[in-house]
Amino acid sequence: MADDLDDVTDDETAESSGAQIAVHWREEETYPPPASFTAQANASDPAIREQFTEDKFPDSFTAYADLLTWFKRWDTVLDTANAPFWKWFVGGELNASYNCVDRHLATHPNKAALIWVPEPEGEAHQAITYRELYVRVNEFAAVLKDLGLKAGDRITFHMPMVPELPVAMLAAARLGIIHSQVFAGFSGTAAGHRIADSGSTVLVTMDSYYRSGDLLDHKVKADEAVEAAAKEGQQVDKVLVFRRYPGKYSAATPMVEGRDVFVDDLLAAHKGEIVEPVALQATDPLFLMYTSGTTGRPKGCQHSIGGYLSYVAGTSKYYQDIHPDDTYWCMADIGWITGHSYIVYGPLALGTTSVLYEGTPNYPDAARPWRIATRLGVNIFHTSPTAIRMLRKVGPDEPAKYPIHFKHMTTVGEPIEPEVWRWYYNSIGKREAAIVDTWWQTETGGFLGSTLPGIDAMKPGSCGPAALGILPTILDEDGNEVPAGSGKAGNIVIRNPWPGVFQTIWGQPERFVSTYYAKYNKDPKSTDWHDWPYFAGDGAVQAADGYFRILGRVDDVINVAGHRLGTKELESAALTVNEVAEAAAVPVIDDIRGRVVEMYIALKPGYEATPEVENKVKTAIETDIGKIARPKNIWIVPDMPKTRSGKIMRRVIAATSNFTDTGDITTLANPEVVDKIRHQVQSAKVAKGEVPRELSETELHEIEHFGSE
Ligand code: 6R9
Repeated sequence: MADDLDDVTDDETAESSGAQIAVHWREEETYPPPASFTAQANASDPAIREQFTEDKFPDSFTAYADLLTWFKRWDTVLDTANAPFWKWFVGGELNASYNCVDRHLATHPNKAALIWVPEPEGEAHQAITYRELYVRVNEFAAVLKDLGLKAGDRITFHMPMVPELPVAMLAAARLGIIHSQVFAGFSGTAAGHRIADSGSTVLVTMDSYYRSGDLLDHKVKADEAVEAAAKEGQQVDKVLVFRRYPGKYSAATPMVEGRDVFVDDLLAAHKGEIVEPVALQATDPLFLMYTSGTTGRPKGCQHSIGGYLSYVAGTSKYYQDIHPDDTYWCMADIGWITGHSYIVYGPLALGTTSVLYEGTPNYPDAARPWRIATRLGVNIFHTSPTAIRMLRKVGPDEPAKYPIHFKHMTTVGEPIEPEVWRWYYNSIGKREAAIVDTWWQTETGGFLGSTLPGIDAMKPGSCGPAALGILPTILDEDGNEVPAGSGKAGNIVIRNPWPGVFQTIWGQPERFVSTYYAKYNKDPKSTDWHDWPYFAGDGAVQAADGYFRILGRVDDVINVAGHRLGTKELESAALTVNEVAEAAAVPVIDDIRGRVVEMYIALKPGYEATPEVENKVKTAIETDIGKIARPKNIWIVPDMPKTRSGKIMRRVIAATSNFTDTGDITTLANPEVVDKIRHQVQSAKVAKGEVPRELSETELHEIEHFGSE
């Protein structure tokens, strides 16, 4: 156990910068893409890279834009005049709904656009053809139009994984209404904050949905959301409620007279109505996707119509290798960016069949995904390391029992342990599939780092080289390049703009510049893109072969099961409990969810540490954020380790929770508290059997550098 306090590392760089550490990363063996895959791949000739070299930028990306149908072609590929607020395909006009729906009617109206699989196995799946999708999107667009919504207005969705969600997104996109889908697992309060931030007057929700065998009352969250939004001064006029079973209300929470309306009732008045897709500017916003950052206020990442749609279409083609006849299943939730880009917009822009599953992967057992894939003939499969770890734990031998044959598989959202990768490759992929480990972010719209599946060798634990046209590099804290193969880690940046990059943070343009561009910019007035490297907020190391290994966040964000949770959001939720004086959230390595949250609490004078206080903190977090954020443990400690300026040193408590070396604590104002906390927490964890396995170098790096102090 690495808990010897005297064993302080002598590597100064690790102590000072937090971004640079000399280590000898173990190299993994590589796996060539299967020849059968390459033979059919959309990208099979390495020469494709030559079309995307730096000297051809930015025109190279017109190859992606050309995958779309434009009402009017652009005049300028990239306008940098208002750097770093990049404008792609300026002067171009298009409509995302038209591109994902209408244009496929000429070639394959009766092919399934979506296949929806309800969680209860007794309920049949539903195939929605492109023609049927067209009808539904138009009818819902008519409903939205009738409510007076128009281009540029915002609308919030708090929808589960049902086909009504992509229908609603495409209906909004048809009119240019900016949609903001909030993950259904988030609490009503969290949805309310996002409604207020975006200034939405309409909330679209559903009465109920299935999750792990229970039909959840989801409508209750709409009431909480409207109330939370009102507290921030945002009035919601209408709540549109889809019914899980049309004609039958399946929630216990009553409808609110005058405000809440059943969508199936509204649709009845618009049967067969057609709403022409509005010709919108390429630079107009398509949607907002909220994500967490260093402050308590979530960031509404604003994505454009032309740039974003081009980028997800292009990357779906070359990295997901989507062909028109594929049956593609991404198990992510549409409430996250992965679902927007690689369940809805990318696959539908290419006219393929995209599978949508309502429930949890292991319900009613760990073979459910394989039954779905067998039944539907899925040949492209896309999921997260957390799902892979879980399926491996509860059903390692299940995939072999089913005749599943994936040509291609994806992993996304968090680093994948090489051992887990190998199970994915051998057991799920049966050594026949090309795997891509795609590194990217809510902000980036689409993939930034990945192998080209028909061309590049796979390397477990590394996302691979840069995606086509993307120019990443690793910089140290002073902006010096960290060379590939040096064995040094640093901050990964993207030197150039790309069409999928978000346009701004909704309502917070200064935060957009300061968080993502200020760090390495030397001339704030420059309109030359070379002066504005994009700071991704991830630590990374680049091997001599050019492959990147992503080490995780360098900011105060905890990646739980692939979902970003801001420590400040967690802490402010805990601080709403009256007894709590101070709170600090840290990540703990978890064998299934990658990371889980542990919360440290210091109480106000005069209060006792009791299970009631713990429960209050738990409830506060579930109410403010949602169950996904529920801490694994809450430790009520006598005091927090602090710097002399009074800042909580999160890396010290993170080390305590993970049984790793607490590192240098000489700069603490109260070093004596470290031992006390360690004894309290670690003996409780030993008693509960929660001693973690030995951490990998990647994991150690993250824990040692957690928090900015
Ligand atoms: C798409 C998505 C982004 C953060 C990102 C990084 C981590 C994502 C990864 C990965 C290692 C991968 N991340 N993909 N880490 N390997 N293949 O996940 O977006 O929810 O915004 O999270 O997730 O830390 O910065 P988002």
